[in-house]
Amino acid sequence: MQVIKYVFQPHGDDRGQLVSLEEFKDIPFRIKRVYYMYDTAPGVTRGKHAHKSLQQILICIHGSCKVLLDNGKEKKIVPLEKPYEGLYVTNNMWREMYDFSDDAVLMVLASELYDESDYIRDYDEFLEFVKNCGDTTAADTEEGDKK
Ligand code: T46
Repeated sequence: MQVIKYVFQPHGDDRGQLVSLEEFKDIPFRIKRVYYMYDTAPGVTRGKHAHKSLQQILICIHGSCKVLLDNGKEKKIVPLEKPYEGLYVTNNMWREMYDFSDDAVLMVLASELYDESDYIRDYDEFLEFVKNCGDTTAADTEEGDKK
């Protein structure tokens, strides 16, 4: 399984750092939604679902967390601990976010508006779904292969 982690360009000077993200330039899709989570309680695991078509970039802009990615065949754990790194999470990918530091702020850039019907929240249903759709993810397309 290919894990795609983007390293964004910080524009640093003696005042500090600034990261700018533009759709189709730094991010491989049109950004239709941004959300973020913070004050995550100790020991909590979030996510535990996949999306049928949503693509996202996860950026831990403060603190740290870990993300488990599972494509139904392979699992990988990706630490997120730098505000200039973004993890590309394609459709058809089970994800779990955990091990949040007290100060963690996890920001997500999403390719679609919120749509509960895009979620697969049952793991067995997810395995069946990826089996039937031939594991095709947006990352397999030319657009998702940019970096
Ligand atoms: C994902 C991971 C990384 C909204 O009303 N609008 C939104 O855009 C989102 C994302 C959530 N919500 C509501 C729905 C729930 O009542 O916020 C509540 C918490 O959402 P959820 O339990 O889905 O949060 P996570 O952290 O388990 O998952 C979220 C995203 O939902 C999901 O797409 O990939 O972050």
